[in-house]
Formats: sequence, structure tokens, C-alpha cells
Amino acid sequence: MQGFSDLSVWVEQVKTLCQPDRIHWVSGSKIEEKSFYDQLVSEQKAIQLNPLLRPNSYAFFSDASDVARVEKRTFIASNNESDAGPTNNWYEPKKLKEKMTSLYQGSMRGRTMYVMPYMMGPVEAPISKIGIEITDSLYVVVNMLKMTRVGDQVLKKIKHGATFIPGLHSVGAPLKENENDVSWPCAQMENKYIAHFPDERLIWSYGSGYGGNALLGKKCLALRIASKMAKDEGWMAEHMLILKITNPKGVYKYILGAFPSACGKTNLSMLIPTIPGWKVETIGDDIAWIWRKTDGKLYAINPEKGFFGVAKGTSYHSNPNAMKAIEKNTIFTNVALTDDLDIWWEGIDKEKPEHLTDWQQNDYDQSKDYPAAHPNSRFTVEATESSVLAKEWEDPNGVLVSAILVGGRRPSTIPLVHESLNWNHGVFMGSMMGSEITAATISDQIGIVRRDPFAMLPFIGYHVGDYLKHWIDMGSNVDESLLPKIYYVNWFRKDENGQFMWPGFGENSRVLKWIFERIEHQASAKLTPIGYVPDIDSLDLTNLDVSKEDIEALTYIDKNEWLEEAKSIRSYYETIGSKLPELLLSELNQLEERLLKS
Ligand code: GTP
Ligand code: SPV
Ligand code: MN
Repeated sequence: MQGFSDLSVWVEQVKTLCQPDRIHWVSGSKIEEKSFYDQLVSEQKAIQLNPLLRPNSYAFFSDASDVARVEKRTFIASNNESDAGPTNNWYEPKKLKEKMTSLYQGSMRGRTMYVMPYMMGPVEAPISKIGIEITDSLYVVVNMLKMTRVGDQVLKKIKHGATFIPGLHSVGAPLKENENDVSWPCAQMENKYIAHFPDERLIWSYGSGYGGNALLGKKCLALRIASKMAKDEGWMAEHMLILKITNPKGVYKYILGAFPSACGKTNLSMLIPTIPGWKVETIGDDIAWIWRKTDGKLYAINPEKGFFGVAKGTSYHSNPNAMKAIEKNTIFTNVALTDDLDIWWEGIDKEKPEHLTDWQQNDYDQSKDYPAAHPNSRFTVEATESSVLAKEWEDPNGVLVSAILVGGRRPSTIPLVHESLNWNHGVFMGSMMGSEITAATISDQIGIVRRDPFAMLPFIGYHVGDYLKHWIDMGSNVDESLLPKIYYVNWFRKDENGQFMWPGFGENSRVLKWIFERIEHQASAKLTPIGYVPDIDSLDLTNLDVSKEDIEALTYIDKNEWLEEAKSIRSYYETIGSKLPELLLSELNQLEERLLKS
């Protein structure tokens, strides 16, 4: 964390190291933003979409090697190796700095270095944080302008004594004299480094221009660095959506949801309930910062100002609120384009046009079966473009957390929903969450189930065992009744033909309603060895097109499958080592005992 006097020194140092042609301090004004887009279009880095169909919107296409977060090239350079734990790639900080300093040497030649002061969180919230990102990517700048609170007002705060978290980003593609730039400059895979120095709250990112690798406010600051700060300071930084749900009587509650990347946070946070009279509004779709107030209860803010959502699969049918939000003023990355310069992707629910330009900017070859839009294609849009943004979305006091959902893509074993017995059991549920790996990260194991505790596996800036201990600590020394209940949901259970058994999306409101009514002590449940599962009669299934047998199967607890699950959790726990909290091992033992007795 640094102050104003460090800022000019740091900017000078980076200038000397990276040797940009010029420096631009981003003011955050609308005129400036417009000039950035004009420049991007004239440099052929962006395509302006048809203003009649998609006003003030732009499409970008990345290099084929730079399409998602790269976990293999993401490093936690803590001073002690044991602080990074078994789930992070550790790198000795001094060595990493040497390595990256040599890469940064002259890396901005021929380019402009942008200095971006930005704020994560509503301006007056007690846990909001200031970051400064230095970057040589104008694509990053225009995305950050939508995703965070950027500009002069933040610089003013630093001038008046606020501290900031520095983040240095370079795409790692210096230009030789008179060399023509490519549309998406980046470095090759082995030279990409997404580096975090959690002890000194510092981010260095090199070689990638995509998403969480490059928009440093998001995963790097708001999760990896913030999770470490939160652990040290007694709050939480989590990969969670925040939604507001209102029942037909006008009673409302706020619910958080931790689902891994591309597992449904954006969709759930904006869903349109299929049950009459209920309303869902959005507060955040990806990250929640949570703290305890003097009343002993947990409150949450969304540190972001926009949505960087998965495009593929988004349609007026599956997520009409997102589709409406991206009708204008939106950045699209790696989607396909129609001949009249509008967007297209698989699952958009509009027939595939006869001719398309695919995400690699080639004519789409209809005779071959490949995706025209990249599976991790994204839209970037300001939250205020959404018509279902809750009015309190930037309330600095945060919103009271009534329930926390955890979940992922599990084709078997895990029922549609089950409720924790108490806080520690809920932490156990979050600790053992598993999910199929999705296209949100570059991996040769997409579709394989991996354990992803609280959807934070790629985002915990320290030891996973200490992280789970921090969850336990956040619930200790407080009356259980003040704490939110934790619910494990699974929209992704499959039948023997590999089809999803639950229709998902808007129909998930039925599960939200059950949870809402559980908190109000109105819905019934049966106690099973794994927790409370809905009595089928307590779920609102009116007008739902799912057979009674399927609902029974969706809520069925198979003893043998769960005994296998417990075994697998035990071997997963062994990989965490001695920092695994005893209490979680005890939860696992109790689960096994309950299963054996059932
Ligand atoms: P990140 O931005 O990567 O953190 O992802 P996210 O968790 O916000 O996921 P998102 O809501 O964008 O959903 C990702 C994919 O899951 C999309 O292709 C959706 O169509 C699909 N999806 C979301 N909700 C559901 C659901 O309830 N059921 C099914 N079957 N698919 C869903
Ligand atoms: C995720 O992968 O969880 C995302 C996208 O939200 S990115 O910003 O690339 O991390
Ligand atoms: Mn995410």
C-alpha cells in the first residue's frame, strides 16, 4: 500500500524500465473515453458495431493464444513459500521480480503508458480500496472504465492521503521503430506472468491482454490481493454474486452465491423468477466484499462497477436482463459478427445467419462444426445499463447477508439444494465444493471435476488451509442466529443420457423461494445425513415442466455415492496438509458417521 509521495516515484521508475513513447494519465472523462474508442477503431484494434443495431458498442478479437485466464502462469509470490499453499504456484519474490524486470525492460516501446487511478467499491464504503493500474493496453483502459470507478476523483483522494495498491501491466509486445502493430498484441504463453506479491500488496502482470489477467482491479486486486488483506484485517473477499430477492408481500433479502467461473453467477444475479409475484434485482455478479458490523451481522458490497459476463449461451430466453443491458454501450470480446455488424454467438437464440465472421475474424465455415464465438467470449457493460440493478447497489453501508449459496457443475451426487446444519457445517460444504473446469481458464482438462473451495481455488492469495480457517473464524464468537445459513445448490445434475435434469435459469427462483422461506421458518425440510433437503411439497413446482420422478431424483441422496464422495473429500483434504482446520476434518468424520448410520 502506497501513498501520494510514492506515486510519482513509481510512475517514473516504470517509465524508465518500460520505456513507453508517452504517458497518459486517465482522467475518466466521457470525451477522453470517446477519443480512446476512435483511436482503437483507427488502429484497427476494435470494430464499431452497427450504431442502428448496437449503439456505441465495439467488438474486439484477441490473439488465439490469449482467450482466458491462465492459471498455470498465475503466481503467488509470498515471502514464505508455505504461505502460498498447495493450490497456488509459488515463486520466490526476488527471483520473480528479477525475471519480470528483465521482461518489462523496454516492453512498452512504441506504445503509450496509461496511468489509471481506480476505486474498487462504492466511494465511501469502509472497505473500499484504491488501485493504480499502469498499462500499455488501451483495450484494458476502456474495459476498466466500465468495470471500475476510474479517474481524477480517485487521484484526488490519493493526493489527500489515501493509499493505493499498485498494479503494473504490459502486454509484453514492444514495437520496433516503424513496426506495424497487430490488433491484439501479447506475449507467448511461457512469457506470460500474472504475479501477485501479497505481502507488499503489489500486482505485476505481463504478456496477456485478456480479462482477469489484465483488468487488474478484478481477480488480481479484488480477489487475490484483497483476500490476503481481508484475512489480515478480519473481513472477506469472495468470488460471489449479490442479489436482492423480494417476495409478493414486499419483504426482501440479500443472498450471495459462490459459483466457479462460468457456473452461473451472472445468470442467477439477474434472473427473472418464473414464480408469480417474486422479484430478483442485481447488486453484483462476480465479487463480494463482506465485513461484520457491530451488530454481529455480515454485510456485503460489490467492489466492481460493471459486468464482464460470459457471452456464449446468453439469450433473451436464458438471461433477458443481460441481453437488454448489452443492447448499447457495450464492449464485446471474441464474439462472432453478422454481415450487418451485429453480434452473434452460440446459444443466442437467433438462427445462425448464412454468413458470419468468426471470433478469429475469418469467414465462418458452415460445413465444419466449430464455435463461431469463443466459449469464453465476453461482454463488458456498466452495471447502470441494467434495468434490474437494485437501488442500493452502491450503498456504502453494504447489504445485510441473509444466505450464502455455494455450488458448481456436478453431474451427479449433489442434490438440487441442501441447507447447512450450522456455520461450520456450511464452511465444510463450501470447502468441498467441486465443479467441472470451464472455458473461463485455459486448460486441457475442461469438463473434469475439481475441488474449488468457495469457487476461490484460482483466487485465494494465500494458503487454502488458512483461508478455510478464516471462514471458520468469521463465524466464531458470534451467536449462530446472526450468521447466514449456507446452501449448496446444483443446477447441473445430469440424467443417464447426459441431459441436465433441472431447467435452471429463471426456474432457479423456485429454489431461491424455498431458501427465502427457510430463513423465515416457513418452508419444511427433511433432515438427511448431508443436511436439510426440501420436502418435495415445500418446493413451489407450479407450472414447472419437470416430472415428479425427476424432482425426486434431483433431491435424492444416494448413500453409496455420498460415501464415495466422503472418501474423495478425505483424500482432497490430505492435499491441504496440516493447515486444514481440525473442525473441518471433524465435520467430514461426522458426515461419514451419519451416512453409515442412515
Ligand atoms: P464468470 O464470469 O466466469 O465468473 O461466470 P459466471 O459464474 O457469472 O457464469 P454465467 O452466469 O456467465 O454462466 C456461465 C454459463 O453457465 C453460461 O453459458 C450459462 O448459459 C450457463 N448457466 C448459467 N446458469 C445456468 C443454469 O441455471 N442452468 C444451466 N444448465 N446452465 C446455466
Ligand atoms: C472468471 O473467470 O471467474 C471471470 C472472468 O469472471 S475473468 O475476469 O477473466 O477472471
Ligand atoms: Mn468470475
